[in-house]
Amino acid sequence: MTLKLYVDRLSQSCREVIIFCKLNGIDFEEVYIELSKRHQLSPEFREINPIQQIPAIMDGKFKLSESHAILRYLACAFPRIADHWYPADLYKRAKVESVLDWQRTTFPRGPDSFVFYSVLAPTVGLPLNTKAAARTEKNFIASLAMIESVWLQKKGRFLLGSDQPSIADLSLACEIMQLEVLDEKDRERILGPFKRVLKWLDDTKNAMAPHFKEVHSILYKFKENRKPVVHSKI
Ligand SMILES: N[C@@H](CCC(=O)N[C@@H](CS)C(=O)NCC(=O)O)C(=O)O
Repeated sequence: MTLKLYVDRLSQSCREVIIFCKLNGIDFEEVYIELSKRHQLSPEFREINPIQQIPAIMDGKFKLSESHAILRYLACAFPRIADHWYPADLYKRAKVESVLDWQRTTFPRGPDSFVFYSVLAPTVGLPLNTKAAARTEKNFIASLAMIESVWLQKKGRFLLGSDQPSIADLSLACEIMQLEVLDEKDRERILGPFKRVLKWLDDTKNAMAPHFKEVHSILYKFKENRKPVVHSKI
């Protein structure tokens, strides 16, 4: 039975799962759960994921949510996935886990909230919020500085000094790509000073060509079609 991915490509957590499958030749059916229409709250989807968030997967009768858990599962459940994605070596794997956990605790406090308050809130019927965006921008910048000072090393093009990408590179790159929905001047203000992050992002895009670019094309379409929106000062 084909693997089913319940996703909306506007979500960074969903894109990482789709790209992983495409890069590794895993056959899947993409089931569109449209966040802007609240499809994740439907009774049918509650049967798939009682937490009512995406991504979620169904592999045969096995259901799983949480993007990082899904990536780990896919890396172990499917044959012939190259070791660099999720290394078998205990120490290397533990380091990959360390980046994944850091990202999950750090990004909701800054980067994710910043993009949400600056651009995405209207897609779920909420106003933009300039004060909250300014607050969370500081955390975003601190996170980018942390990537440069801790996770990117002098040797190796990828995180943790690796020569090939892991699921941590994939997940973190998909998060940072959310910045593509911002106006160019805002994106440049935030990302521009972080030359090593930009270089790593380019290396990651190239290593994951053509799927990384294809799956992210939705962000550029979203940006083109964005309507003027109301700001809240709360
Ligand atoms: N930690 C979860 C986060 C899942 C999550 O927040 N998904 C968002 C889309 S990015 C969602 O489904 N939001 C809809 C909602 O919360 O109602 C993961 O990595 O999968």
